[in-house]
Amino acid sequence: MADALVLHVNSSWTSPYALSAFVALKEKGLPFELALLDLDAGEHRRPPYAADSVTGRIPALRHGDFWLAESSAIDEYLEEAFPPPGHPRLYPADPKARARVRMVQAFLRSDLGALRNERPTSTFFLGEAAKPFTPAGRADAERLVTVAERFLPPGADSVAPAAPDGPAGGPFCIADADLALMLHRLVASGDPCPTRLADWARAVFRRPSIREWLSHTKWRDR
Ligand SMILES: N[C@@H](CCC(=O)N[C@@H](CS)C(=O)NCC(=O)O)C(=O)O
Repeated sequence: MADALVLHVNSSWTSPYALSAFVALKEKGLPFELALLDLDAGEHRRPPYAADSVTGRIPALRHGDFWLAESSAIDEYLEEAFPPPGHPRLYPADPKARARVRMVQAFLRSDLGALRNERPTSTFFLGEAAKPFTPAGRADAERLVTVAERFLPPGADSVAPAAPDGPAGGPFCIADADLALMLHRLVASGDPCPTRLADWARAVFRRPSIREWLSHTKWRDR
């Protein structure tokens, strides 16, 4: 029997990183078990999870006796362990296009800290009210729009750019889920976001893989 896949996520279903790994597994069409951890109760700091998960954070993937943390590492592992054409593609095949997708994922995980703090996912996954932006939060919001317009030029369906000899970008790569979630920090709170980007983020959030995540939250379409 193939090694079982178990994804560890937080029981409040608010983690954007856990969402990315969950969507990757769903888009690949892989059967997997979910293990829910209550972060408020500190379940992720207790043995054996604290050590098994390597970082003591969620998400963490167990594949047989192999453990892996860090959402983008999980996404990439799944792509390589369950590669196309046998499984749907999460990253473009072309090295430059693939590098651009990794760039989007890295940017979304390292930058925009003030926006992430001031528009936490609890505003749309738990229905909590958003507070007015500080100058730093507003600057991050504006930067997100500027950079997202570069990631997603007019007409693009996906941040995966067109391969030189392949079809136009898209229709989906895993960084689309990450970028759509980041844009929803603005859209869900009614903060300024160009209609084109907001509509794109809404379309990405209509994917069945993401709807399934949303069904565990208080998400409502806006
Ligand atoms: N860079 C990590 C971030 C993971 C992360 O920040 N997880 C948070 C939940 S969103 C967590 O485990 N927080 C609990 C803690 O750090 O104690 C990834 O991409 O997976």
